[in-house]
Formats: sequence, C-alpha cells, structure tokens
Amino acid sequence: MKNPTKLSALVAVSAFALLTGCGPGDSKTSPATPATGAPGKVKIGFIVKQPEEPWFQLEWKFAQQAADANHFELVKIGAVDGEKALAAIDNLAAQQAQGFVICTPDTKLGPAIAAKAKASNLKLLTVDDQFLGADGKPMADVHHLGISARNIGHMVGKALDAEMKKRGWNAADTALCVMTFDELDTARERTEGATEAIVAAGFAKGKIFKAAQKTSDVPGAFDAANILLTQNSGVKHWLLCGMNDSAVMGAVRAMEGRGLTAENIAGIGINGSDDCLSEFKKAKPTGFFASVLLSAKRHGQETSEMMFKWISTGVEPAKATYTDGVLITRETYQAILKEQGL
Ligand code: FCA
Repeated sequence: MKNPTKLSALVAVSAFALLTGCGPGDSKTSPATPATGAPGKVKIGFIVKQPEEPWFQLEWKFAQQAADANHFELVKIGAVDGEKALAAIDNLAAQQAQGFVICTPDTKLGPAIAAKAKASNLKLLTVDDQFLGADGKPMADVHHLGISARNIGHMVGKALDAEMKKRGWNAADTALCVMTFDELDTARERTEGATEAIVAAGFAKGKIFKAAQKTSDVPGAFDAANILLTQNSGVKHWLLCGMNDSAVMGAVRAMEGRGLTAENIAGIGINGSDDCLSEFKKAKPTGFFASVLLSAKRHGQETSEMMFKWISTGVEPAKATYTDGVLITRETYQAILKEQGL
C-alpha cells in the first residue's frame, strides 16, 4: 500500500481496535483453547502478499502438509494490499482461529497488524518479510522466520563472478544489471549482498547498473530492465541478479526482447521455485542461468508447525529464525531437488 493517508487511517483504526478491543490478555503466554467448532480443533491462518507467485504457492503447499500431519485447519488467504491484510485478520478472528503466519504486502503495516492480532487474541508469526516499526526499524518483538538475505546475496555475487570467469567474458564488455526493490529490507539486503561480493572479487563498481522495480513481480522487473537497457545499449555481456526469480525472469525477458540470448546473459535468481524450474526445463538454455534454492518447506511447514505448537502447547517459537539456500543450475537442479526430497 503506497498511500500514506490511507496507511495512517488504517493504523488509527487498528489502534482504536486495540484500545477498545476486549481480547483476553497476552496472546504470547497462554495456550489458546479453541473456542467453538470442533472441540480441540486448532485453526491457523496463512496470509501471503502475492498468492500468484510460485514461491507462495509452495509455502502454502508445505503449510497444508503440516496441517494434515498435525490435524489442524489451515486458512489460506491472499492479501495483496494493506486493507486486504487487515480484513483477513478480522476474518480469521470471526472464524475463531487462534493464530496466523503472514508475509505482509507492506512491512510498514507491522504495528497495525500486530495491534490487530493482539486485540483479536491471535498469535502472530511473520514469514519472509519482517515488519518495520514506526521508527523504520525491524520489529524484533514479533516472531519471525526469514532468509539470511545478505549471505544469500553474497552467494549470488560470487556465483556471478565465477560464471563470468568461466565464460571468459572481458571486463571491458561486461556489465552487471541489478534489479532492485529497496523499499523491502530483505530485497535490498539480497541485492546489496550480491554487489558487495562481486565488487570484492574485483568487478568494477562503474560497470554496475541498478534498475529499480516499481512492483516486485515479473512485469515490474520487465519494465525496469527495459529502461536500463535503453540507457545502456552497448553492453555485450550482462551479468544479472535481483531479489528473486521473478526479478531475474522479467529482466531476462526484456533482454531477449533486444536480441540477447543465453550467450550474452548470465542471470541468477533467488527462490528456486517453479518460475525458475520452468526455465531450466526448456530445451535450450536461456539467460536464466541459476538460482539460489530457498527452503519453501521450512518457510511453509516449519512456521505452521511453530504456530501449531505455540497454540496447542504454549511453547513459544524462537523470536528469529534465518534459513539459507543452495545454488542450482539446469545441470544440478534435479539432483539437488531430489536430495532435498522435493
Ligand atoms: C520475499 C520475496 C519472495 C521470497 C521470500 C523468501 O517475500 O518476495 O519471492 O523470496 O521473500
């Protein structure tokens, strides 16, 4: 949600709800007793910001596996903006859920979402994108599971450097295109990490070009990359990175639109979910050279299980959990996915 007036109105509404709400006590300490419905049945919401993105579909899939194995009910809700996210919490409260896991569409909504969860006596765990407080700093008091963003960025930067050397590309006709989405901390840390690592390996800062995405999806990356390519039409070899697979995919499509091919592009994404796998499965290699495979299983299943245990036994999850990733290419992905039981 970009509109600040709307944002403050929502924050005010939530603060009001918090002041007037009569939710019983601190949801962090008391194991919840499911109120009505099937006795003993736990109900957990799983709210995601981009339900159409393969990453979030995978998280939901693994969350559902946790629900089936532990016999709790999972309510999957797509919330593409702040209003929908806040409405989703009301909806969960009305259904007498006891908690939810959320990847928020806007990290600045953190205080409003946390207040609403508390007022509704819903336990709260954030996944992927960490809430920001009113001071602009991460809300460390809200339980969170996310990726080690900067480290994963470093992996991307090192792998880009190795690939450039392997292909024997000259520094003179090679540039790095970085698809950025700096308003999201985890995205900024990933792309900063990638540039840090490649610069540490000797890549010239002057050959690094940033393209700021307006939206963190394939069309957002496509549009941003097109502007950058118009301004830098003389580059022969492009190294390419971004916050996730959608970012790299959009930029690869933009580069292909200008006649560049796998010979000229080495793009490395992050997520390793379906959008990247579909590139690897193509008969001919594309500019989408590699990705860092993250653990959607941990992000979906582990978060849901943490929430389930918290509700059913009162065992509070760790305040912060960070996951890592592994590089996959069209040569290695099948073996690695198999190894990971995917
Ligand atoms: C963010 C991104 C997703 C995924 C996740 C771990 O939410 O938008 O694509 O990378 O972090």
